[in-house]
Amino acid sequence: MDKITLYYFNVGDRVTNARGENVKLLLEDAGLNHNYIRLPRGEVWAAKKAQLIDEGFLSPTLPYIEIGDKKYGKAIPIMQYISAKLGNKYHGSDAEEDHYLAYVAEVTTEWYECLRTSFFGTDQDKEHHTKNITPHYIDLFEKFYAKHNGPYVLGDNITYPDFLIYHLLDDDLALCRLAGSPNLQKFVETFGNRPNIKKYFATLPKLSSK
Ligand SMILES: N[C@@H](CCC(=O)N[C@@H](CS)C(=O)NCC(=O)O)C(=O)O
Repeated sequence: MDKITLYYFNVGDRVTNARGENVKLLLEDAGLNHNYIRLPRGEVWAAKKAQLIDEGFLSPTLPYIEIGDKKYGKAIPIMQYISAKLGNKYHGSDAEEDHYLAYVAEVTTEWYECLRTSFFGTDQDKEHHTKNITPHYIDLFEKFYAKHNGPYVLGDNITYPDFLIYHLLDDDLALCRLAGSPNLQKFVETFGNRPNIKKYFATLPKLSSK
């Protein structure tokens, strides 16, 4: 594939926070040549967004990627597109599996939206999230990973929802609080030992714990 440029904001105090990292992880794992450009919020993004709309890129949001003169938007569709360009490297092997993966990806979106609400919410929202929402999703994804005996959500092969789930476990709980979730632990360990992911993680500032 031609060189890819990924665009996203900086969110909070960690370079890996939020949606852009889902795409970044997949690009790293696939070993694809790419640049990662962080756009400032406020006027710079507003001007860029207006320009993108003028150019015919409707409903532009971050993350998006650029390949040559083409732009591709929205985190999950970007990941699906890259997988498709790589011969369905991160897809299932038939329509049944692909529906299942899209279903799992949708559940990650539901979790992400809760996390986003709490991130921008009051202390009460944050407390509700930590006490109720996070344990609910840990429990749920522990079951998803048990279903096909892991280590990945579909079994032996990594697929695009694995990147979404790994990143949620990192964004929401900094990969902590998994003591009672052996399947998630096995997944996190296996994911972190993928050669390109391991190399990438070594370049990151040390993770803060929650
Ligand atoms: N469904 C989209 C949502 C993208 C989204 O809302 N991105 C936010 C940043 S996390 C954004 O671009 N906000 C600025 C804007 O909407 O103009 C995705 O997953 O990529």
